[in-house]
Order: sequence, then structure tokens, then C-alpha cells
Amino acid sequence: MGLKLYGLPVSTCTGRVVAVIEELGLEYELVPVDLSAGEHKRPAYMEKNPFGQIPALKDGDLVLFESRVITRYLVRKYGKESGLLREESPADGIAVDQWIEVETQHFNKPISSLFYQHLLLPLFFGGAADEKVVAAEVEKLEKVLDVYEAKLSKTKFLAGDFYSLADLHHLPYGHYLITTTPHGSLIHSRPHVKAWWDAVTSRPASKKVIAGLTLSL
Ligand code: GS8
Repeated sequence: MGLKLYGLPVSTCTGRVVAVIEELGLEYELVPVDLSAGEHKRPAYMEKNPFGQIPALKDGDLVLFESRVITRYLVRKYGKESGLLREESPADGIAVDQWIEVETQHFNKPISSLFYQHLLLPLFFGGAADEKVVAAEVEKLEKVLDVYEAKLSKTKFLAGDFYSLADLHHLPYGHYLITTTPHGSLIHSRPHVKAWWDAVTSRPASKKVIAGLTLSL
């Protein structure tokens, strides 16, 4: 039985999973979930993700939710040799875990908030960005990216000189920051962050994901 990914190509969290599927060259079926019709809050879907959010993954009898857990599952089950987790080396493996956690705890919150303020709010809720919120989130993201700049001046990628899930997890929101908000310079003005970003986005798998991240005003 093949992989079934429930989600949408424009969705950041779905994109995170598609990036791994493409890196590993896996076959899968993308099953669209109609958010505008509220399909994600109906029992049939909430059996797959009890929080009523996309994505969810079905692999035979196993059903998973949380994009960053799904990515790890796919690498452990189908792509250990990809080096995306490096679990064969405790030092490399824990460095990947650490930077996966950094993305989740430090990068995701301000960047998803900026994405909401500049794109989702005007696009779906008819609102305008709250400049106070924007300024506060930009300040937070600047501090986070200063840490990235220092780390990336020492290693090519976040966990070391190898591409891993820690880098990959940044792809969807990083792309939308550049294409849908006025804050792309947060990435482009930091030379090591920019070089890292160019390396992340130039991968064939990343390009396939980016082709689906088409939300715009
Ligand atoms: C977040 C899922 C999420 O926010 C994950 O899988 O990483 N921590 C989870 N999904 C959003 C779309 S993100 O592109 C979603 O489903 N939003 C609709 C809703 O919350 O009602």
C-alpha cells in the first residue's frame, strides 16, 4: 500500500513533508483536504489528525500527524542512507535534533506570525497587518537569524557540513517570507544565511515544493 498524504501543496506544513518525500524519491498520493469547506474539522478527517489540521500521513495501517514527526518517520523507515537524520553518528544525530528543535521553538513562531499578518489575514480574513505585532515579530526573527548567521559562518548547514531535516524544515516558511512579506532582507542581508538559503532552495526536491507554494495577494 502506498503513502497517502492528506494536505495541500500551498500549505507550509504539507510542504515540509513533500520536501522529504521528494528528497527520498518516494511514490505517494496527495489527497487534497478542502479547508474552505471545513473538511479538516469533520470526523472522517479528524480520525487522522485529532487537532483538525493538515497534514496527515497514512502508510498502510499507520496514521501520523505533525509534519516534523512525519518527516522523521519517513527518513527512519525509507531513507536512513539519505543522511537527513545521521542517526548512525550520535554527535551528528543530536546536532540534527537540536537544530530541528531550534526551528520549532525559535524560527517557526515569528515567521508564521509574519506570514499570517502579511498574507493570511488580508487574503482570507479581510484584515490588515498590525504594525506593532509585525515590528515585534521582526525583532524576534532578527535575533534568531543572528544566531543562524554565527552558526552558518562555521558550518555550511545548520547541523554541520551536511544537509539534514533541520535545514529542510525551514523551506516553506522561509520561501513565503521572501515571496509574500516585505521582510526577505532578513535572510538576504546576512551573507551566511543567504548562502545557506541558496543551497537549501536550489535542491531539486526543494524546487518541486516551492512550485506548490503559490499563495499570494
Ligand atoms: C501544524 C499544522 C498546521 O498548522 C504540523 O503539522 O506541523 N504543528 C502542525 N496546519 C495548518 C496549515 S499549515 O500550512 C492548518 O491545518 N490550519 C487550519 C486550521 O488550523 O484550522
